[in-house]
Amino acid sequence: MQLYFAPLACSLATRIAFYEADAKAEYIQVDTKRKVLTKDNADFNAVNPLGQVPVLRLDDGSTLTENTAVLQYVAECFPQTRLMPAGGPAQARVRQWLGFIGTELHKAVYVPLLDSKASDAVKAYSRDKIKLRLDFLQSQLAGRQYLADHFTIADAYLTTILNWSRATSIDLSPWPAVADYYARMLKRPSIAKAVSEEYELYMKEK
Ligand SMILES: N[C@@H](CCC(=O)N[C@@H](CS)C(=O)NCC(=O)O)C(=O)O
Repeated sequence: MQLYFAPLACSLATRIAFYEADAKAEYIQVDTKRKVLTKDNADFNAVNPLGQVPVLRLDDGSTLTENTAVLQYVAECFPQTRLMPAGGPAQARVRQWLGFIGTELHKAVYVPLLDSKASDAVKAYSRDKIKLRLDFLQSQLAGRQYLADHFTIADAYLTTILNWSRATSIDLSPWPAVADYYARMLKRPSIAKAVSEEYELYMKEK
């Protein structure tokens, strides 16, 4: 499989999932501002007309987009990793978290704060949403190591999004269970490796 990614973007979650599975994948870097592949300036819109990462190219040559679909596909390819519970309420709970992270955190809060084109009013609208959402995360993470009973794709995605807190000046310290969780996740070998590799690429790109 090939993963089209941008350094430290939401596609990082899929790299983490691959590292958790100890799976081979090809990583193709994308400049999402210029909509080109970094290695040869090929048109990225030809890969994904939305111009967004992640894109997963499957072994049959087709492409899969949308982070939550990509993550679930990777988890299903490597069931031994238990990155997604096999079924029932445990699986539904991980899906609930993927929905929450994707819509309530990634898109509603972090993306507008990261977007240099977002107006001050838009940023204020997003900042207003932080407290309720992080209060909820705090209540759910207190006394727990992971979002579910063990590490899942939801943790890979949440860590990827929390990793943008410094860039968006979101101080996690008022939510100690969230701050502790994030610090703990950064030490997990798959995440430490993925973050340090992509940080290097990110700095190079800058
Ligand atoms: N709905 C998409 C959103 C993905 C997304 O926002 N990707 C960002 C990077 S984190 C991106 O490629 N942004 C460039 C753009 O939107 O032009 C998903 O969930 O996968």
